Amino acid sequence: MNRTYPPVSLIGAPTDVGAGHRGARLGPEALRIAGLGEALAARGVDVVDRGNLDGPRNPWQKPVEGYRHLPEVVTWNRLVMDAVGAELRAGRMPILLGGDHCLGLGSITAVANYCRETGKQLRVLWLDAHADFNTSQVTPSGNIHGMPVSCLCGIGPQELTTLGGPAPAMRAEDIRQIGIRSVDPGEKQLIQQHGLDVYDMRYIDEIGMKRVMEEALEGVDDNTHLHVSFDVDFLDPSIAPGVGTTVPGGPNYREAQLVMEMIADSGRLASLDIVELNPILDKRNRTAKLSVDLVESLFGKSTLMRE
Ligand code: B3U
Ligand code: MN
Ligand code: MN
Repeated sequence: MNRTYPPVSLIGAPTDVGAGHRGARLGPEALRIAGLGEALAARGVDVVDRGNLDGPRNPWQKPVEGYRHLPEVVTWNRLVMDAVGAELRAGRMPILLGGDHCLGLGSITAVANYCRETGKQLRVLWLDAHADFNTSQVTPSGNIHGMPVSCLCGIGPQELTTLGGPAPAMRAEDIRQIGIRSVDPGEKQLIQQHGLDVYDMRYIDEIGMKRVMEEALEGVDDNTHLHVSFDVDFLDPSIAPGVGTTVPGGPNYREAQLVMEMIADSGRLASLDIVELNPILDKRNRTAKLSVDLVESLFGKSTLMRE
């Protein structure tokens, strides 16, 4: 299949203020060194690297009232929201290079506002080992990278839930979570209460990744803005050790490739986050290289007849 892609802008957000380990701040450089920009350009994509956003340093403090580094998380997410929004309005596809997953909040808030302005239907695919649906009451850590999905749905501190305006950025029915295998007890109750669509590893084992992706992409049409939020800990740690919160039993190489290829086939990918990559914990930048490989598939690289 020969598909033309919109021009792409890479946006680096070098921070780990939302995480429990330091090192995700090096994610943008690791992805650049692994050749992300060059790989996209080689596929015929017009790609511009906007460089890195400049936000507050990680103060490395304990949580306060259930939130770690809330003011810094707010600042970083405002920067991300503005940068992602500007690319979308310029007709470009933003690829956010995290940074930890708290940044999904700013990125998706910008995407949701853009969808409202343009009358597009939002569909978020959240590829992750974790549901990231915690609140300050139920979080085991206070780390805000465990809370972006709840904040996007309007549950959380006002500074984060109203980042892009008074209404919640999205509804629970706008998101599909894939690869989930680590959910905290209070978080589980909230997920059930809000009716999130979670394709956990058990479901993937039982019905297979192909059918999971068909279900997750059901209803996606010409009017859909498809946003992929790719937390690298989605992948099995045996192939992707360079993340702070590895959880065994994730998708293998072939399953992950299929996910990306089926998203590419939908033709609707319009924005992307690549988050939680921590090269400090990696060997020879292996996880960044794998991420680039998967992004190539997301942009239509496939082995044989479908290309
Ligand atoms: N659910 C745990 C762990 C976690 C969530 N997201 C990541 N880790 N990356 C928490 O701390 O909220
Ligand atoms: Mn995550
Ligand atoms: Mn995760």
